[in-house]
Amino acid sequence: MLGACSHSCINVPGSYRCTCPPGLRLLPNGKCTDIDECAAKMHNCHYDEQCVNTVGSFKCVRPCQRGFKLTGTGECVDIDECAKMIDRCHFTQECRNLQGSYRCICPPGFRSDGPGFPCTDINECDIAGTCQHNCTNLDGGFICSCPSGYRLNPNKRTCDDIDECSENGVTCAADHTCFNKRGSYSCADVSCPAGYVRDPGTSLCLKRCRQRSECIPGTWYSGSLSHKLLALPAGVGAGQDVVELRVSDLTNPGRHVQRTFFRLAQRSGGAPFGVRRKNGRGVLYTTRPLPAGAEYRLEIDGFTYSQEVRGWQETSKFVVSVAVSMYPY
Ligand SMILES: [Ca+2]
Ligand SMILES: [Ca+2]
Ligand SMILES: [Ca+2]
Repeated sequence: MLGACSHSCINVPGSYRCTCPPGLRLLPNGKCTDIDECAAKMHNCHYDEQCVNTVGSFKCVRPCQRGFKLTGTGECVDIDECAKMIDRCHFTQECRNLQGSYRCICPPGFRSDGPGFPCTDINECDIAGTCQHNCTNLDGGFICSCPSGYRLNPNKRTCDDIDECSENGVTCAADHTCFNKRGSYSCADVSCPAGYVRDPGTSLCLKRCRQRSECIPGTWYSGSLSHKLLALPAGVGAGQDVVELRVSDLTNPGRHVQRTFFRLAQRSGGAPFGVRRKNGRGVLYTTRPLPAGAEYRLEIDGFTYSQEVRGWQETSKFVVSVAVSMYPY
């Protein structure tokens, strides 16, 4: 029997005495209670250690690093500054707890100037390449816009040409076709000049021969004329190939003849173009950078010499309409 003692009891003649284990102290009622060695300065912890009281003893622990707090069991745990509302985040900032610290976060489109400061708008328009054309800064965002004739790409940043010909169902007069240009469109004259007849199959203009000796053997024509429409962005430099010219074998559809020589027949307003042969085909190339917004109409003659009939040649004309955009897209 312990009697009134909480821990141990020693029988003495005519009475008893309560005792306590080390670290506990006897109260007048016979109960043992823990001695708080830390509060009573009865510990021998080093000056840079922290005293943690335990039941019956005490521990010396290293103090926690900044942002951590010591638990009753002597462990360091993170202080959740956000939950304890001891953060210094501004009301426009959101507190995000981190191990050992916290961060003040701003909504998307805003920049954090650190704890305590209001979030400031990011001016995305000051950042090169945000928008391909025009940029409008907004509080917490931005809006890109495009010149007329273009629409904003679903990426919300770049501009796409509107193809008025296919989207708006543009109808052009007879012998004209809708020419979709970058940023605009027009109805381009694709009529067959005098002496030519349109071939309904290929839509090429075929040159009626004046005498049988001119004709491609077995046909009524001596050559062809085709129209090409070329929409270029601004910024095409010198020495760039812009279009390939192929001469169809008129008596063998689907084949291209190889023995053709090309010559720029007519150029409007000193058009900066040249033509050369490449793998038996003609290539139209730039001789100078193309100015933004420029338009050209070029005529190129192709001469195909017959391998069978000496001295006989077939002429293929190409009428190339070039439209350069005001913008590099
Ligand atoms: Ca924290
Ligand atoms: Ca902004
Ligand atoms: Ca267009």
